[in-house]
Amino acid sequence: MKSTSATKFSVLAAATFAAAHGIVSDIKFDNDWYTSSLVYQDPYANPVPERITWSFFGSGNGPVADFTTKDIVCNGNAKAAALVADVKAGATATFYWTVWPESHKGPVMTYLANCGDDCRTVDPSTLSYFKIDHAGYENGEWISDKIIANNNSYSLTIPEDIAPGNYIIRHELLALHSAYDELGAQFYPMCANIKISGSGTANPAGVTFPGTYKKDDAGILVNIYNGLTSYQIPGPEPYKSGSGSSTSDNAADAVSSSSSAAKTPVASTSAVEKSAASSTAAVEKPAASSTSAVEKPAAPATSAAAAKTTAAAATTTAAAAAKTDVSTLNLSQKINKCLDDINIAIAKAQSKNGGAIDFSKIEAGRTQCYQMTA
Ligand SMILES: *[C@@H]1O[C@H](CO)[C@@H](O)[C@H](O)[C@H]1NC(C)=O
Ligand SMILES: *[C@@H]1O[C@H](CO)[C@@H](O)[C@H](O)[C@H]1NC(C)=O
Ligand SMILES: [Cu+2]
Repeated sequence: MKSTSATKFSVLAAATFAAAHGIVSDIKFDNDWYTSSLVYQDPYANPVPERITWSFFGSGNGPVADFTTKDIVCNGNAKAAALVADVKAGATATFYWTVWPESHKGPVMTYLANCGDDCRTVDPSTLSYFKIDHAGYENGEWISDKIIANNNSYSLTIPEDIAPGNYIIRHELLALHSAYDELGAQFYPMCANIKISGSGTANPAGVTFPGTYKKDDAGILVNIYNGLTSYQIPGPEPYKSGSGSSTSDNAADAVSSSSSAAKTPVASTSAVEKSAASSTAAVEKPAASSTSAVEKPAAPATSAAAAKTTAAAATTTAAAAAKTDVSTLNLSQKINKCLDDINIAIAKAQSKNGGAIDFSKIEAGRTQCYQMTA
């Protein structure tokens, strides 16, 4: 980016801005709190804490590099969670994100997938996911802004009539600030193991990940800066309790595993080895010096010209400011832009290299973003 050569680095600034992108840090099911897998803390703890959420330590807090790959299921290089949360059908689930950038406008989506006997030993890309909740753009307001205003949290209801059993709950935010470009949509998924209790019988039909989100879906390849009046949330409509769907090949598993409810999370010795994403190849271009990503305007050229004429007004949000000269951005906006440029570079590199990414280099690039001082 333009300002890189003049950038000074400081360790202090890194501490201040290290949370510019968010992860889910806590989940509450009714009144039960669970700490989520903490990507910047858990790997350095001894022993590494066991969680109900699948970890994605190599992937940082950025978006999934390519949402058409297995990384879309439970985030990049996800490893099985050791614990399981007991959850009543009909419970309220609240997901607490550490922080969410105001520029990252988009929907929130949550799915369930029946795992059969044990979510800790499944390959989550083989499961069938039914959506239980989503929210996007209503009355001119993005749900992402409401989430920020609501303590960076989002609540939803586990459908009352879901059959008891072991499920992965898959929750995600989608940021659309770069979605005008193919693979520019930024998904931030996470998964947790839950054991649902209750007397329901519904086993709704689901969809698969990867596969459900296509590069050219209306809600995925979309320019949100161009007078958007409505927005189509990606994926299926959410299952609503009482709509009576009970067709699933997991029905037998769900019933057979429903009798052994535990009161506390259950530790597991087995781990699912997911081979897909452990890679050695580097991103084609070092992430922190991704100049080509910056050269591309943050919106198609036609609206960029319009933005120039209203440069003063355009600084009201980081996203709008990105359309104007980088020199008009303040420090936190520059850091956010630096992170987004890396994300775009990752997506481009991955679509060229067939999925191989060196995440240690990505993290080094992100660290440099956080260390910008002016
Ligand atoms: C806000 O979220 C944090 C977790 O990120 C939680 O500890 C705190 O209790 C929440 N505050 C309220 C008022 O819900
Ligand atoms: C940077 O600018 C944005 C948009 O005007 C503003 O919301 C934010 O508070 C500013 N941050 C700092 C650190 O000045
Ligand atoms: Cu971002």
